[in-house]
Amino acid sequence: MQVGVKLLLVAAAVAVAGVLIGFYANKLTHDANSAAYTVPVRIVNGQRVVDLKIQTVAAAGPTVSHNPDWVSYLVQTSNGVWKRLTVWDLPANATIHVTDYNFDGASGTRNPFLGRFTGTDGNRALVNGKPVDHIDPSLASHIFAVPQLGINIAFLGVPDNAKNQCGYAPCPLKTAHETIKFTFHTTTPGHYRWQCFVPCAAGWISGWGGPMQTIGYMDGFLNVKA
Ligand SMILES: [Cu+2]
Repeated sequence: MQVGVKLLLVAAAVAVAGVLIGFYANKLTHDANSAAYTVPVRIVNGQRVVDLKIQTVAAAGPTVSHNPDWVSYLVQTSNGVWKRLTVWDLPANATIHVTDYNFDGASGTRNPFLGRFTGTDGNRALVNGKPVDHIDPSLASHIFAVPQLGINIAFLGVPDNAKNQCGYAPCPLKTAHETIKFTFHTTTPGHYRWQCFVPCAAGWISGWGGPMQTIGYMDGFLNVKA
């Protein structure tokens, strides 16, 4: 085969692969495996404020998932019901107060740097009421990271020997958990990816498969709207 023909074939194959990857990324972005949840907005002194309550769990359970063993995020909707929705509509130029109740144990981060908190007020979070700028990365259970906004908050894991651990989500607050609170600010409208960076998907290769790659579990989007 002539060199020119080979080059043409390689170029065509690369183009096809690029288009397929584009379709895949588009599907991930828009199909979602999760409907969007519009988080209610309050006005405080003329400023837009949002209270986002989430829980992170070891097992989504049969009531909210057909993958009951998958690790997951859930959001508390305005009527108090926990739903497995990870695409959140948020207002632009707003203050977002996040509370996470983490019911899962520690897996630890691959990169210890991810134990450091960034992108929130003071680059801090309240971990069980105590303001800190990092946790021991080996004790991280899940992470809430929005790379485009520089946000990285690692959630402290529940100790293995804790009493009264939650089996399946939605987990009641009377079961063992850690409480993590932090505040960040939205600016320009946009479609921002968020994801967990702890390889927390037990039973998958290196902990990165399944729920770690699926919107509605360990990934989602912030739809920041004007
Ligand atoms: Cu995770």
